[in-house]
Amino acid sequence: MSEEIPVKAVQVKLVLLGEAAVGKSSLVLRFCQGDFNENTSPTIGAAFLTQKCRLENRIVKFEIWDTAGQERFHSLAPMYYRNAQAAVVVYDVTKSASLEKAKAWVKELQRQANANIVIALVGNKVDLVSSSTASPAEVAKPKVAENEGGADAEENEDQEDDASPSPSPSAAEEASDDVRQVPTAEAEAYAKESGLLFFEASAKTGHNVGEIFTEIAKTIPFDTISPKPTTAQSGNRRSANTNENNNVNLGENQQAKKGGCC
Ligand SMILES: Nc1nc2c(ncn2[C@@H]2O[C@H](COP(=O)(O)OP(=O)(O)OP(=O)(O)O)[C@@H](O)[C@H]2O)c(=O)[nH]1
Ligand SMILES: [Mg+2]
Repeated sequence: MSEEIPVKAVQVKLVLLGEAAVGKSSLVLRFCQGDFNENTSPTIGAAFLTQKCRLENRIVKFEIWDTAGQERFHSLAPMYYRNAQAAVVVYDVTKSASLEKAKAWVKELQRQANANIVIALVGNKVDLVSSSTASPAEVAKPKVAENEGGADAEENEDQEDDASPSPSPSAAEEASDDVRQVPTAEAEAYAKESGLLFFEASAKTGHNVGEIFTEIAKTIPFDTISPKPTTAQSGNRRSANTNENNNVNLGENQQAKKGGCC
């Protein structure tokens, strides 16, 4: 019975931006399908897909534009971030240059995108660094609001599996320091001074991926977006292609296995 009760649904246009190969498509794949692929192809142009996210009193339908990070596609970006209510700007924690690129995207968004756009800065591939030690929560803590768990619980288990053979925290930390090029504190401080949400995440393990979208959904000023009635059971998901190639093959009409917000 409760499944038929109409609930408010809002569509949110969200764009992913960031240097090539930082894991934008992988984060989307994790969020929408709970899956990860070691051998992804670079995105050409952009890919479009949707995923729903349930909050306490509404359903948020994310319309996600996963853009190509290669420089030759840069000029297309305004088409995708125009009128976007949210942006996820991704860098790779093992590549400091990718944070610089992320900062450039943030600047561009702040100059040219919606004034109210909610921007999340995401340091991806944290599985390659100290998240494989005993304290993943320390590493991947979101900057804003409390973490309500949900989609993340299983992924933490994955990480603990990874961590089990670790000889000692100090040895693991030493190894991870070699790989990490962007200290959490540095990126977090930048995010704070720029008014961004901040997360470290892993598309590979799923760590913090659901939280990114949940926090964005909670932060968007919905008063400015008109709600559309729907039913709570409308969980089917469809992906659609842009005019460009859709390099992220997320499988049309497939149900999300896990991940996502709902
Ligand atoms: N270890 C690890 N590898 C990752 C992670 N996310 C993505 N990768 C790998 O990084 C590579 C690039 O991932 P993509 O998702 O295609 O990167 P992208 O940002 O979409 O790249 P473009 O489409 O070219 O802009 C692939 O080999 C992925 O398997 C992660 O969280 N951890
Ligand atoms: Mg991609």
